[in-house]
Amino acid sequence: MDTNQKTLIRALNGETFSVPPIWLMRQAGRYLPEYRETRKQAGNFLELCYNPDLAVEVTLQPIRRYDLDASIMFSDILVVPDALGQRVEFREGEGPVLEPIQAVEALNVLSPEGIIDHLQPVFETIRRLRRELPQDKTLIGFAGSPWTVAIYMVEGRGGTDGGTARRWAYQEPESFSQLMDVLVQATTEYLIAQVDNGVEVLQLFDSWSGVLSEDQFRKWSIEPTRKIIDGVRAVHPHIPVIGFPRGGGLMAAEYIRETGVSGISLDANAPLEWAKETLQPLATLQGNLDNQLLVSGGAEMDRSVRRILEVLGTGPFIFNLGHGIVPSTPPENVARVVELVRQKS
Ligand code: 1CP
Repeated sequence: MDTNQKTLIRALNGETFSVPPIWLMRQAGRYLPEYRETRKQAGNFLELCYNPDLAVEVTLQPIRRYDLDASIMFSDILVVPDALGQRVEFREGEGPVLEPIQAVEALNVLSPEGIIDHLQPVFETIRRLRRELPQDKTLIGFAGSPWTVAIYMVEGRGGTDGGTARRWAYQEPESFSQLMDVLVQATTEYLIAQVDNGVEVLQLFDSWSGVLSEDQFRKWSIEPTRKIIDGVRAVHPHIPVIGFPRGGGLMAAEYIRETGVSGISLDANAPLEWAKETLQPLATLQGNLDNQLLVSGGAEMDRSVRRILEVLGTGPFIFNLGHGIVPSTPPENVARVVELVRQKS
């Protein structure tokens, strides 16, 4: 099927559907027993990301189970710091651990060719997915936005409020800018290569943009995102891009206008009526079921799915969660949500 005929792409180009397209952030992952099986074979998590056989397998797992419209290539946002020469490790039960940096000089930054070379296994995964995915499915590529990636690089781990990164950005904006510029350049090249190899949509995860104050949000979330999108579109002018400025709240409208995203992914906190009135005229909306409702399920989950469809489904819309699926999610609740969105019950 031609990319432009796929429902998810048409939704991102502004079309409204009575049955909207659906995919789910972290649709591949630990909540699936078959993922846990494959994960065991891989050894450490980065090896899973860099093993095309296994990465293709886990990308396809949710597609075999559920009637989803899109597949998101299996990788992680932290392959970029890894490609930039920072030590990145994933520890069981602890999440990512990096050797924190305090200056851009700490990175042994490779040339753009070197970075792309390091990430070749990801591009191989993409090429194979284009062959193996059912032809009506859309293939989504992604990267972290520079601010979110920088938080992990500076703090050295997840689960922080980004305090060290925020202080660096206030105290030495010049040197912090250098780090952000390196990330903008690497991320732009990385996303261009993803599209060259076959992804049809890009999503930029700014999972920690919500800790930024108003002017810092402009400087470190909106600006770098705009530069990346401009850079990618200079090569691939029509590529649809979804932005996910999680926790960005009232900054969302400015984020859409200034970055040029085609769609915006809403977290569970976004008021639906406000999003419909303020944001939907500017971009396609994606979201925003609470990922913990997907764990608890039942009538409350059904009610919430129906309300999201009712309010946001009258305009350009993609059904998704407010944040990624968590490991304790019962797989049958995912099946139920897909059934509800498909209006099969
Ligand atoms: O052992 C394991 O299996 C590790 C769990 C895991 C998985 C399944 C990690 C470690 N990453 C991933 C895959 C992943 N990460 C995908 C592809 C899967 C899919 O969507 O189907 C994607 C898109 C990501 C993106 C990602 N990684 C983000 C942005 C989205 C978000 O959730 O906010 C972030 C912040 C990360 C960092 C990361 N990687 C892994 C973990 C546990 C974390 C979060 C750590 C923290 O809490 O800060």
